[in-house]
Amino acid sequence: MAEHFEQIRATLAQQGTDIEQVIAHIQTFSIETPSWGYGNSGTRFKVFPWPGAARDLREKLADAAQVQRVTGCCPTVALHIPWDQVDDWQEIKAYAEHLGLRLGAVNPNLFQDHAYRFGSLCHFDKGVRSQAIAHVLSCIEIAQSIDSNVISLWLADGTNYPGQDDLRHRRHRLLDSLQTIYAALPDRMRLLIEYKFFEPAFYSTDLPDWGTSLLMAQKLGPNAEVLVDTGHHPQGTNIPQIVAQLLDEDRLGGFHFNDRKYADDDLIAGSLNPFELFCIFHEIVGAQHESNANAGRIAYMIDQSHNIEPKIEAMIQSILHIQTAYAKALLVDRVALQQAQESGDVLGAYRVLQAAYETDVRPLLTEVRVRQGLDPDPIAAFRSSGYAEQVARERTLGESVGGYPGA
Ligand code: PSV
Ligand code: MN
Ligand code: MN
Repeated sequence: MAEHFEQIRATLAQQGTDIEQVIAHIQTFSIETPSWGYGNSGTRFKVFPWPGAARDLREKLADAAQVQRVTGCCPTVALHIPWDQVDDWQEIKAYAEHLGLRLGAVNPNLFQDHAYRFGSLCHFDKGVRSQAIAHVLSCIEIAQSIDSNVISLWLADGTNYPGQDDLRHRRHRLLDSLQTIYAALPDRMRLLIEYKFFEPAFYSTDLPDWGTSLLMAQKLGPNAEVLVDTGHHPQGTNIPQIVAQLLDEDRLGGFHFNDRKYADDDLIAGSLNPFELFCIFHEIVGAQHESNANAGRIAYMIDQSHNIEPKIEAMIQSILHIQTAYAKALLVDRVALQQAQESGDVLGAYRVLQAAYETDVRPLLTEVRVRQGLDPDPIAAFRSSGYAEQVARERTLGESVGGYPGA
C-alpha cells in the first residue's frame, strides 16, 4: 500500500503536482446525504422493509451520523418537507449538531398532495399554484431557521397527452410561480432548479432538461442555479458536457448523484457507470484549475432511494465511489492533456484521461482517511461497529414517516 502511495506521489511529481495539494482537495470535499435514503422505500410493486430502517427524522439523522463517522466527508443531510416535518426545528437542529451534523438542502414536496393531479407550480388553477408556492415559501422559512442556504426544487409537473394543456401557458405559469418564490429568497440562499426528462409525466414535463432549467434560472437572477440529477437524462446524454456548459454559464448549482441502467433508477452512485462519474469530475477539476468561481460552490448531494440493499451501507458505498471518481480526476495530467489536445493527438489526449482513470487510488484515499483518524475501509468499519444489528433490534419494523412509494 505504502509503495503504491509513493508511486502516485512520484507520478504526480513528474506532472509537476504536489500530492499534498491533491490530498487537501480530497480532504475538503464533502457530499450531502438525503434523509429519504435512510427510510424504507420501494417501487410501485412492493416495499421490502429493511430491519432497523430509520422511521423518522431523528433516526435518519442518527444513521447519517454513522455515515459521517466512517467516511468523514458527509457532514450535512438534505431534508424533504413534509416527510421530515417537525414541530421544533431548533430542537432538531441541536440534535443534528449533537450528532456532529448540519441540516442541508431543503426539498419541497410538490408531488404528493391530491391537489397536484395536474401539476403544482404550472397548474391551470391559480389556487393550486398558490398552494404550491406557499409550500415552497414555508420551506424557505424552514431553511432560514436551520441555517441552510439551499432550496432544491424538483417538479413532477407535466402532461400525459398531447392537447391536455397548453404548453406555452404552462411555461408562463411556471415562470410566474418561480418569480414569486425567487422574490422571497433571502440573499444568501440559492434556489436549485432540477430537471427530469420524463416521469411521472409521460408526454411533456415542464422542466425536462438543463436548458429549460437554465433559462428559468437566468430569468430569475443569480441565486437561481441548475441542479443536475445524474439519473434524469435520456440514455446517451453527455452529462459531462452539460456540466461543462453550466460551469461556463456560472449556473451549476449542484448534483444529485445516483446511478442507473435504464431511467431514474436511483442506484448506488458510480455502481454502473463509474467512467461517466469520473468524466463529470474531470470537467469540474478542469474548471477549478482555471479558477472558475462556480466550481468552488457546487452542492454535491446524493439522491438515492434504496429498495433491496442495506440503506446505510449503500450510502457509504456511494460516497466511496464519488470520492474515488473525484480523486482520479485530480490525477489527470493537465499539461500533457492540453499538449495532446492542441496538437490534435486524439488518442494521446484520451490516453491521458485513461491513465488517471486506471490509477488505483485506494492507497491515496487510505492515506487521506488515516490522516483523519478513519478506518481505510469505511464499509468494514461500519459492519464491525454493530450499529446495523443494534438498530434492527431497537427499531421495530413499521411504517416510516414519508418517503417514496409505500414508505
Ligand atoms: C424524483 O425523480 C426525485 O428522485 C427527484 O430526483 C428529486 O430530487 C427527488 O425525487 C426528491 O424529491
Ligand atoms: Mn433528484
Ligand atoms: Mn429522481
